[in-house]
Amino acid sequence: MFKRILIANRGEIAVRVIRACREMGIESVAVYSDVDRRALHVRKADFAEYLGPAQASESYLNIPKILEAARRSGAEAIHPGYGFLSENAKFARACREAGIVFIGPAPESMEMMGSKTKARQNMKKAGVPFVPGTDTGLKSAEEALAVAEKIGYPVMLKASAGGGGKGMRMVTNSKELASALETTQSEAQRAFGDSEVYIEKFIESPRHVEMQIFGDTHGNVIYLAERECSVQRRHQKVLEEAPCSFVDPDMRRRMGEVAVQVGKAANYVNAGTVEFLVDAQKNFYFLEMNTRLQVEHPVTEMVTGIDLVQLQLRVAAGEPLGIKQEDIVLRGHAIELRVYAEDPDNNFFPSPGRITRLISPSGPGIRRDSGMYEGWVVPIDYEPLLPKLIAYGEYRTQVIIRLRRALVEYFIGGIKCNISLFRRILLNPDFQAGRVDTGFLDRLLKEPAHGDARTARRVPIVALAAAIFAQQPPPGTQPARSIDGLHSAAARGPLPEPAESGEAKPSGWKTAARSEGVGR
Ligand code: MV4
Repeated sequence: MFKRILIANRGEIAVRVIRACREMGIESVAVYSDVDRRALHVRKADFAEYLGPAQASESYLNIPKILEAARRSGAEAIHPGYGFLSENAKFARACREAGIVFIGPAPESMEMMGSKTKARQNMKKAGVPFVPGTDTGLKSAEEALAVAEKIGYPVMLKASAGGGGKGMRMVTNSKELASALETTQSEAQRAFGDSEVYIEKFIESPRHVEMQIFGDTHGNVIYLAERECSVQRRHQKVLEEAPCSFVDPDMRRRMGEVAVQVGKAANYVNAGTVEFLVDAQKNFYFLEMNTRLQVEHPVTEMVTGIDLVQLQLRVAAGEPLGIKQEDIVLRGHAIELRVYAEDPDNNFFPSPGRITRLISPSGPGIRRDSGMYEGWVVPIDYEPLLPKLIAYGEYRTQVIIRLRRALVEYFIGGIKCNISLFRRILLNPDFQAGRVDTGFLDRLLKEPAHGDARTARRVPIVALAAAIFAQQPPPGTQPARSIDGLHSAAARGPLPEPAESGEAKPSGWKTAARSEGVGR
């Protein structure tokens, strides 16, 4: 195993990796820019190396400076986190050439997934279902018209070099197609330096469901749980959950096996995510693959019990996964909220500044992955993700109640943040029923917001709470493990007889303790 690794990132994900290192007895090296001198990841790491000015090209995106910091600090491996250099094949290759282990997939795997048409060609060979359309760039408007005629309108034009919602355009009829193609091609040329555009059938109100996979250097690839990520705003995820209540055990297995096929076709090593569009009839289509650890990885950790970051480090050091597909058991439900320093009452405008007061939630079933602390100044220079608030529980309804309780406990003073948005989402009947698609959040934001924090507090949750006790685990999942010794009646089952061994019981002990009566 490595003795020392460098984390080429900042904020909560750098802190998350430092935590994994410390539990494994690995020394961590933080890197920082001018505005991050006082950042939490710098305080928490064993060592810290200065990179340069705030501008990412001078710091967190600067390959020579990061490799130099690794050399200076004696780090054997680099964890890239997410964003920044995490999906940069040039960086992975530069690490390889410098004799430093890149904690992630091989540059060849990244390159295969970087071009959407290349990915589609390879996935077609591997028998992976994807949205009907072309797997090569369109050569002419005539070709586009012929394909659109065959697959039917509306269609999507997408840039091969795009992804994450950039460089795409919906076209509803043949009259608009030629000019839309021209516009999409020239936009793609300007944005990505590559004008290649392909065509797909438009999927109406899809869900975004993604499958976590993991590969090792011994040829093993497994799938973990799927995540429901449909709650997005402008292609920015806001809330993620695992498992997805729309996915039944058979669909999970089929989706998982497709995801493993994708991984194997790409010789994939380390943590990866295969994204799918899912239509109302539960058809799923390969969309793209993310060749990194994702922001939302904690929900998968909660329902599988697997520390994905520790697994990343072990796999990068050459160890086999050591987990077989049949060992993966899903237990309970988890939801993550991405708390951003942005103003929901002012078009989600960034709200940097000093955190003057911070009172954070905790208690049963609550996890926070955070890079902030009271007195810290949120810089304007980077994406303003503050903490990720993650709740875990036996059932989805219980998790919703926990999050609502945690939001009541939360106080972040000095800056604006999007907590009020989460109150609205969690109270929404469609959300509570699991009826979400990629248009959900836009629809919600068009409705007038009613009530403030105080009324939100008073909304009775009795009906929701009652629903928990009637709930059974969804097919294919197990009830959650004990969370701080608390179980709801549904999971408790018949209580065992009190022990006869005559052990002294604490005063007030009447029957089997709540934490003993697990009916499993
Ligand atoms: C689509 C689609 C409908 N039909 N492709 C947006 C992000 C990019 N990775 C793919 N995206 C979409 N592709 C077809 N053929 C709808 C979207 C889409 C979307 C996808 C995932 C999550 C949120 C989304 C929001 C709007 C549109």
